[in-house]
Amino acid sequence: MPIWDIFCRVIDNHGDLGVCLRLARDLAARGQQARLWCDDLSALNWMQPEAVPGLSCHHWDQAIEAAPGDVVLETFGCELPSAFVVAMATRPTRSAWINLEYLSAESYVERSHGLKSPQFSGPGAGLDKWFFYPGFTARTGGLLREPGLIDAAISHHGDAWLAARGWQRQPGERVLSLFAYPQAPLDEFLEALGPGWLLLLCPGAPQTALPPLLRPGQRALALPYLSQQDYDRLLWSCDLNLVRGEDSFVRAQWAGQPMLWQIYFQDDGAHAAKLDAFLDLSLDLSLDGADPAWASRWRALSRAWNGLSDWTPACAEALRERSAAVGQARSWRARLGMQEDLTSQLMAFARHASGG
Ligand code: TRH
Repeated sequence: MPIWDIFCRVIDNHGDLGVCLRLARDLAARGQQARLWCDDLSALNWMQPEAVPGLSCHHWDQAIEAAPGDVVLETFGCELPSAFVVAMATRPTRSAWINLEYLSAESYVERSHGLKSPQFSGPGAGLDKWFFYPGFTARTGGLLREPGLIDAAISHHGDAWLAARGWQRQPGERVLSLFAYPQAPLDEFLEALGPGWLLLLCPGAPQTALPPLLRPGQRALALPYLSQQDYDRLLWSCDLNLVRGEDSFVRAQWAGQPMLWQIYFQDDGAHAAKLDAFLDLSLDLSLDGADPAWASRWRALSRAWNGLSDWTPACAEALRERSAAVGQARSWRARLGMQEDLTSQLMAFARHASGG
């Protein structure tokens, strides 16, 4: 059974561990042995409270005592412990050394995906490191999508699931989930949203900042942290999902419900181009049933939610046009579903990187 070593450093928030855990779980489910090495495992208590066959989680510092596996994943440029790299360099059969990068819809991803970087100095001298980029198009490494995920989202009984947790909607009410960074423009959003909404607030600053801003006809409930599996079910159950970062953003696309993405803010402004690149792809007018007027309003709303443009009447209008938003979400999901998923691609890539 091939052994995968997945290294993860928690920079901030939960996306780094969230992506690594999801990948490790998917590999384990496909018969691989996954070992996750992370410098802060505390979020596993809620993300993955139960043990997963084939997956073991360890503190980063313990890796120096381990013999490297068949595939070593350095995620998001986290820099492997040098003693571990030394052990990789002396392994009789070379491990495939792969750097898993952040997700972006920008065009550099297609150019950079799959490149090899021979190591000429340092503890890994003589080894090759390979770059694997997730993405939304055929010339990228794809997106994490466990077998059967879209079918599970389609057959989920959202109202029953919400009701069983005490988060049920009232007659005629719509439900949204909100997972957001502290700088989210909550006041403007609530004004644009209008009445008739139940807002399910994921942990974070909006749980305290949002309730005093609610408008008539809006209710909010604060949710605890859910396991990743239950967070998926929450996304499948809602009429609109506000997500952030990387992993919740991808999961919301598989949910096939309208989704607003709050991108991870970067001081140099790089996030603006990253958001626009995603909007260019996902609001593609060649998608089934695409509506150009709605797409331009949804773009305005997405940019406003990210503080990149003003809130205009078009933003409120975009939030009211449910059928166009659902149509886009379903067509976009169907298009993404035709891509090979990331784990399948990564397994094939690892064979290629190890010369097999
Ligand atoms: O937490 P995020 O903002 O994470 C990140 C990090 O900031 C990271 O450093 C940055 O590089 C990256 O974004 C772009 O958002 P994300 O990526 O959605 O990660 C959250 C994880 O938490 C995801 O795996 C889903 C999970 N989650 C649950 O399992 N249960 C929950 O209740 C919630 C709200 C989230």
